[in-house]
Amino acid sequence: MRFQLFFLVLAGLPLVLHAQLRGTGEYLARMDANRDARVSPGEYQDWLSYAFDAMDRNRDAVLTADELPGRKGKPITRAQHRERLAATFKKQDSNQDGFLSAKELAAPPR
Ligand SMILES: [Ca+2]
Ligand SMILES: [Ca+2]
Repeated sequence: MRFQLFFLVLAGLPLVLHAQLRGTGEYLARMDANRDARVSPGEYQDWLSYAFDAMDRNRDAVLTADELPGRKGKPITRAQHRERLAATFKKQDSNQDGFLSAKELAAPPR
């Protein structure tokens, strides 16, 4: 479980989620907090920060080595994590309209 969370935070976010959720509609619905049938950058970051928060046991907004699987690795801040998510979001937004549709969410990471 711990390893899965780590993978979710730092690596192939959509890949892991694909394995767990069936159907792009359901995938979108889980992230779509305001129910406008599209995912904004903020919704994307919030949803994918849950794993980070779950691992950040002392709530200092930094994942340090002792909080990472295997108790090693470079520290990562919550802000850095969100920046990475923002970059991933932009890559997934294939029509560049600033939102992810169900189809864009379901596309393999590029
Ligand atoms: Ca921490
Ligand atoms: Ca889009």
